[in-house]
This record gives sequence, structure tokens and C-alpha cells, in this order.
Amino acid sequence: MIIRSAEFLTSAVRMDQCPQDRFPEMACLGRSNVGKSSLINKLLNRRHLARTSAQPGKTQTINYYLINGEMYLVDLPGYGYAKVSKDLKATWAPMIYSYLERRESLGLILQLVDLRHAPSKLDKEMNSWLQDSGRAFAVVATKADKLSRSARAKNAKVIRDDLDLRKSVPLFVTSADSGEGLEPLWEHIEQRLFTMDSQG
Ligand SMILES: Nc1nc2c(ncn2[C@@H]2O[C@H](COP(=O)(O)OP(=O)(O)OP(=O)(O)O)[C@@H](O)[C@H]2O)c(=O)[nH]1
Ligand SMILES: [Mg+2]
Repeated sequence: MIIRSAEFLTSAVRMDQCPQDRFPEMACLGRSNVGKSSLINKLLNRRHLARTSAQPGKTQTINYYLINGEMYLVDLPGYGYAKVSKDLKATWAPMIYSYLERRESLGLILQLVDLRHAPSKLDKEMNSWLQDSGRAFAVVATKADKLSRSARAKNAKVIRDDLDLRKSVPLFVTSADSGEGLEPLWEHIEQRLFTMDSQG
């Protein structure tokens, strides 16, 4: 994917605040601190476009990045962080589920999980929701740079088994530090957004 332009467009907390122009979009879903914003930056070769932080709970709105004037990458707030305020926890589920269920131009969801750990209970719940949703999704295991080659393969298998992923669901092992795994991931994103039906 050649990135000719990448810009922050808008933030939304409700469906009617999402862009209306129907460009296809891909959204990053996952636990707080798993690396959603970092992955978006690395996919776009921009260091600081999406805000990242060592503190979980950084992204709190649905953030739209317009790429090449023809598609969106969407950064979502994370789940599963104990210390976020009660208010934020109460709004997360309605906001995210209505987005995941109703957003027509959503062509691909990436569920990010940390390659170093077995999926959490919430990761599993979110994944079974995705498997039942009929939405196109893929799993992205992040922070591969923190593990040896052999541990990467071993942990990827644990993730696939724990989530009980169908063979047809792709799992990408990636690093937003080294850029590992991002080329096949981009190919998959482009294929989903530009050559397939969004419900595929
Ligand atoms: N080593 C390494 N660190 C990473 C990687 N991806 C993210 N990080 C670090 O993990 C921390 C969290 O990254 P973010 O991208 O802010 O995580 P997020 O999922 O957007 O978190 P929320 O916005 O809180 O939901 C930051 O300190 C990043 O530098 C990676 O691939 N490798
Ligand atoms: Mg974030």
C-alpha cells in the first residue's frame, strides 16, 4: 500500500458523528494498551498521527483517519482496563457495539491481542461476538518484537487455539516497533476493503 496522504479527520462518540461519505473502513479493536494506535501509526508510517501512551486508556473516542482520500482507518477506545472511570466504562459498550453492529461501511475489524499473553476473558468474549456477528474480522497479535522467533510461533498457536478460530480467520503476527508482519496485513486490508463485500 502506498500512503499518499494520511490525516486525522474526526472523532465520534455516536453513530451520527461518524463520516457520512461511505468510504470503506477498517477498525482496530482490543484491550487498552494492546497497541491499536501504534499499529495504525506504523501502517501509515506516521509516528505521532494516532496518540499512543504507555498508560492504558489513551484513546477514548472513535477516531477517523482518512487515507489517500479513499478509505478510513478507525482507532477505537480499548476495553478491559480496570482504572478507567466508571463513566467511560458505562459508555464503552453501547458506543462500540452500536458502531460494530450498525456501521455499514465497516469492511474489516482487526481484533488485536498481545502475542506475549494468552487471550483474556474479555478478548474471548469479544472474539466470540465477532465470530457470531457475520462481520469480516482478523486477529492481529501485537508486540512480536518482545519475543523470540520460537516463542512467537508457539504463542500464536495458543492464541488461535484459545480463541477457537476457524481456519478461515487470518491471524497476523506483527510489531509496531519493527514493522514485522505489516505487509501481509496491508494486503489483507486492501483486499477486504476494495475487492470484497463488507459482510464477506
Ligand atoms: N515493543 C512494542 N511496544 C508496543 C507495540 N505496540 C504498542 N506498543 C507500546 O504499547 C503501549 C500502548 O500502545 P498504544 O498504541 O497506545 O495502545 P492502544 O491499544 O491504542 O491503547 P488505548 O488507546 O489505551 O486503548 C505504548 O507504550 C506503545 O509504545 C509493539 O509492537 N512493540
Ligand atoms: Mg489508543
